[in-house]
Amino acid sequence: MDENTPTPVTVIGLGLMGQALAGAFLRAGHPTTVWNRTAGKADGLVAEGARAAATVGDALAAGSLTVICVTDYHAVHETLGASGVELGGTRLINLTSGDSGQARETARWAEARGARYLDGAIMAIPSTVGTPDAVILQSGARSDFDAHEPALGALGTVTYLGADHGLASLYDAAGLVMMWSVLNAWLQGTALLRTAGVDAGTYAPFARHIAAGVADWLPGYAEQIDRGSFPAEVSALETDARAMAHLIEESEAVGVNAELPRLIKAMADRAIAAGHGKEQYPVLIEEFGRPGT
Ligand code: FVH
Repeated sequence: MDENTPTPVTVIGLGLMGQALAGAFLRAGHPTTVWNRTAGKADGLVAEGARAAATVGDALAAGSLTVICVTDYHAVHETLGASGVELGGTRLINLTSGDSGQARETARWAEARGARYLDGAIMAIPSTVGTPDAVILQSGARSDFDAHEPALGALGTVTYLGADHGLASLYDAAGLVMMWSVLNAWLQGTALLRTAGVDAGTYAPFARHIAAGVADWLPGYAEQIDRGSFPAEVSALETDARAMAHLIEESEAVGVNAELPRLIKAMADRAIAAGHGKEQYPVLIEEFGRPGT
């Protein structure tokens, strides 16, 4: 089966993301059945050719695969665990946000009820769904992924992570921490420069250049972490900590919030106190957690 073979799909949950998912399936030519707790949200999609199922059971029966995308895992269980809903033989793909524990528990719950289950995460906003810019992460049995990949290709760039159902949620969290940490760092720098009348638009290209430069270090730093050896080839942690002190002093001197710089330096100070001052920055991984914990 290739991505052009029309596969009957069902989308449960027609919020901002669910509407985008169903629309992408429709535009790719897949017969699409939809269901939403508030039925009226299906109207626009029905006008585009979707079929609105009267019940969750009807919706599940209509699709070769069912994508559910609702607020949280509580809503997933409330919807799929409702009385009269049979999961036997259903091929479920859950794109609802949650944590890895919820993903693994829901996989066990669904498969105990006879469903095949893939857990996923959407690294995209609704407007990019249906384009290659939308990254759809998937974890669960490879055979289930292979069966659904052609149809899921209608949503964007589909990436298989492995058999552990918790992986997509972990990658989602790992992506979100990068996103918000980079944005907070940019806001810290913007606040510093605005005290001297430099506006955000002027700083942004410089910030982008710095972020791109740091991104170039990641492969080498990842190698040090995987080897467990952190020789200071670029800079020793104690040198970095001195510059962190300047960042705190500067922030306080110009009246900018210094919580972020203080957190950065506190973690470095702990690693230095533990004897890692002569090693390179990635040695800080020890402060974040150990493998397999
Ligand atoms: N929107 C985005 O950009 C992000 C991108 C990354 C992934 N997230 C996750 O996608 C899930 C859905 O997010 P959403 O933006 O579509 O959320 P809403 O527009 O608020 O729609 C929520 C839908 O969930 C239904 N729902 C909520 N609680 C229940 C329940 N107890 N039983 C059944 N359905 C429920 C709600 O139904 P209704 O209120 O229309 O009746 C909506 O269909 C989410 O995990 C994001 O983190 C989106």
